[in-house]
Amino acid sequence: MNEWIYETHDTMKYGFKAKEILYHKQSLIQDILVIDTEKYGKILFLDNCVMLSEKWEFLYHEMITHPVLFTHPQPENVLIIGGGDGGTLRETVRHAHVKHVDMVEIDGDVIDVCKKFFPQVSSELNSPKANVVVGDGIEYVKDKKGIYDVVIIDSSDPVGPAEGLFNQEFYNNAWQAMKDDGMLVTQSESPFYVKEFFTEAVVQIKDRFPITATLLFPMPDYPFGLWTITIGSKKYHPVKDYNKEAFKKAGFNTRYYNEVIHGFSFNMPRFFMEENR
Ligand code: SPD
Repeated sequence: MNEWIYETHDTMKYGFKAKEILYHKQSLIQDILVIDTEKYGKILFLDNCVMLSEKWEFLYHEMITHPVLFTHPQPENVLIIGGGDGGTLRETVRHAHVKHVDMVEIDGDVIDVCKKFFPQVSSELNSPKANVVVGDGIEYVKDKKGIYDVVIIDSSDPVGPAEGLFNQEFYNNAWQAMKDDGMLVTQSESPFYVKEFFTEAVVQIKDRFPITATLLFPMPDYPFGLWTITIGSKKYHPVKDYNKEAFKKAGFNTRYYNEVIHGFSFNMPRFFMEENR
């Protein structure tokens, strides 16, 4: 068929040539689209924004999990908010320290669609370490106190269902849900496009957490091909307290993340950060 499918923004759009539309439905929460492409494999769109391609998803999922899970010395109890495709869970359960993961995804249809079309991404959704809940992560954290070592927010963009995952009320509740040495990590958008999303997420996390750090990594699926992840931490610094040996000992076969990438990813060029001091 070769139809162009675009992610469209105010002043730019980018697209993928679809060999086939595999799935397209409006769930109770959002528009879900799965296309197949020649070069990037299957691609998942939510509300017309690319979430992942089979080819590049490993970049995002490795970088939203391993930097924080290799910084925290004992990340046993983890909460993932969002992440219905399962990629973040897949990387999280690889950590031997991790004993239990609650994953709270607002849209059960995303889970079902990804189980069907993205088996290599969703492969650990039935992991014995995982408790997958279909529900609203914003509500879920409200009554949790001091139980998580790490909270990972694998959300879509801060509009629509994910908007409430980027404000001070949510970060306060997440703070309370974590132990005294807890760490939070969230996808924090593009440093180039809709820069306000990035700036706002970083500022809000800095307001709540004594230690914050942003990392930059390549993500060809998203606009302009570079993406950020921001960590807020109560105690451990993701660079100063990082122990390279933990990664080496884990014997992981990662495709992008390693102990050298960990260090240099946190070197954000000054012009990205200067508005966020
Ligand atoms: N602009 C898209 C940002 C989406 C980030 N989350 C992707 C979910 C992959 N698990």
